[in-house]
This record gives sequence, structure tokens and C-alpha cells, in this order.
Amino acid sequence: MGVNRKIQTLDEFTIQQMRDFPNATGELAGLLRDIGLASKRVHVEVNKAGLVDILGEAGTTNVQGEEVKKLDIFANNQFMGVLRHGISCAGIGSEEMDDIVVFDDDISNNSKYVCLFDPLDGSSNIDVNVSIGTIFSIYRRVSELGKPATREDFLQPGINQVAAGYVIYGSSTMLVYATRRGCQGFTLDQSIGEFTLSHPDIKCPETGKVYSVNHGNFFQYNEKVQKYITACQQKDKSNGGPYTQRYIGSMVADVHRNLIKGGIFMYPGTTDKPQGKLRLLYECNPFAFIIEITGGKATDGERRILEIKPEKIHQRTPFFVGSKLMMEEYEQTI
Ligand code: AHM
Repeated sequence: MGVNRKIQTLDEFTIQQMRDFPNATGELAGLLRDIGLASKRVHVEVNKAGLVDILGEAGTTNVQGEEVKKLDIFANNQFMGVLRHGISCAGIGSEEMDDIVVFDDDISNNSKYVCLFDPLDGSSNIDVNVSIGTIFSIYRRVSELGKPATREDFLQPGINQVAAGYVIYGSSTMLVYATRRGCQGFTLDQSIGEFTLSHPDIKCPETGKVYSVNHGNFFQYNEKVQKYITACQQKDKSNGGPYTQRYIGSMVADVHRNLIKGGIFMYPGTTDKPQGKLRLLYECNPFAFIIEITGGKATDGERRILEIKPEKIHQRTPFFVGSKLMMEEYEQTI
């Protein structure tokens, strides 16, 4: 049987990219490989979620006598494990952990990257078979190599990201990542257990017809947000409408759809939670980076997300992200 030369795996792609940089050490390619490996393990567990009655509830002991962990904890442990044992990461920050973890050993202290991630975003959707995802963000350390990573390495503005990406566990499992050179999507080919390039050089459409927001909070949003949502509903054919509202409540799925088809996603502040719900470091910065690289925009309603200097690792921010022209429509709402 002939080999299908058109198939390119994630590893092949990142190694090929590296060849363009004679001084590249292969650390970034190694990190992406590690993230790909952890996400394949998470994919397997996510696909078993429906079997919870057979395999045992989280927090109990299953028929093999093993303790069953909640999926988000399982995912966190997988990512932490591969990154700790790999050679490319000096430390991690995770939405699931109270503080950063610095891998203080000889190899890790000489690694030039740190990684931040939300191991399982949208986890309240697991029980109901809705797409969920992992989000990650990679920074070059600002601290001295040879020593343990520091908090400053993690508290960098999003503009400093070297790469950012997500994995969506949906009707198929996809890993999408962006660097300054562009954004690529890989679909997991389960028959060979490899992520293969399926969406090369993704561009976010300049405009779209979808707006994604939690309508239940409408009366808690500020006047500008309320006006914009109302304008979306009032659009007709003469001005590019009608717009459609789509809100899965799983940001990876909502933003992935808008990245491919065009649209705007909003998680504004509310009267109860002026900073909204989403985390700057684990959720907003990576998506802001991906969307900007693909041609779209991302703000907190006023400021460019990527220019915000974080003060705390679990900081929250209102988030508006999507197709360039739709974001400009929002910005022009008064
Ligand atoms: P999580 O960290 O508990 O998974 O929550 C994050 C998710 C996002 O994926 C999604 O956009 C948002 O919460 C939905 O929140 P809400 O139900 O308030 O609209």
C-alpha cells in the first residue's frame, strides 16, 4: 500500500517549521508534542465520560479498585505530568491550581519556556455531552536561565506569548495553535493516534453572522453591551443581518466556531461580577493571541487584551473577541 504523502502530523509540521530557524533548539516543538500527548490522554477519558455509571463516579473507587478522579483534575495532572517530565518547560500555571508550580531541577531550570493552561474549560458541560476543551499559552522566560522560573515569567502581558492554542474535544478532537507565523489546525486521526494537519493557515473571516453571549445576564450588562446586543437583533438584510445568536457555554467551542465561520464572542462584566468570569491568563490571552494572528480583534471592552499587564495569576477580565468588522461594530456602539 502506498504512503499518503499529503498527511502531515503535528510533530512533522513543527519539526519542518524549525528547519527555517537554524538556531532553533527544538524546545517549542517539544512543548507542543508534550501538549499533544497529554491532550490525547484527555481525549480518551473525555470519551469515556458517558460510561461514568460503569466506571464509577468521581471521588469513588472503580471496579478495578482505582480512585476515580474528576476529569478536570485528571486533565490537570496529565498536562502537569508531561510538562514536568519533558525538557522544554520551566514551570506551569493552571486554572486548577492555586499557585504556579516551578519545576526546580537542572533540566527545567535551563528550559526557556513557561506554560499556562486551563486543562478542561467548560467542564460543567461534560455530563451533557457538549464539546469542552483545553487552552494553553506559552511564554519565553524573562528570568535568568539556569535558575528556577519566577512569578514574573508568568505575569507577562499576552503580547509576549510565543505560542497559544487549544484542543477541542468535540465531534472530532482538534488541536489548534498559533505562533507569530500563523495558525494551524490538526485533527486527531484516531486510527493512527496522531494529530494531522487539517486546517492549514487559519484566517478568521473579516465578518460573520453569529454573536455569542449569555443572554440570561442581559439586564446585568452595561448600556453599551445592551445596545450592541439589541443592534445585533435588529439587523436586517440591508445591513448584513440577520445575526444569529449561538452560545454553547463552552468558550473553546464558541470561539472555535467563530474562528472558522466568523462571529463575535462576549463575556462582559455584570453588575454582580464587574470583571466577568473568564481568566486573563488561562482563557483570554491565548484566544486573543490566536484571534489577532488570524486577523480578528480582542478587547476587554476598552483595552486590547494582549496589552494588559497582569497583576495576579488568576485575574479575571471582561472579554470581547472575534471577527475584525464585528468587533469594530461593537467598539463604535455608543
Ligand atoms: P469553567 O472554568 O467553569 O469551565 O467556566 C468557563 C466557561 C467558559 O467556557 C464559558 O464561556 C463560560 O464559562 C460560560 O459561563 P456562563 O454559564 O456564565 O455563561
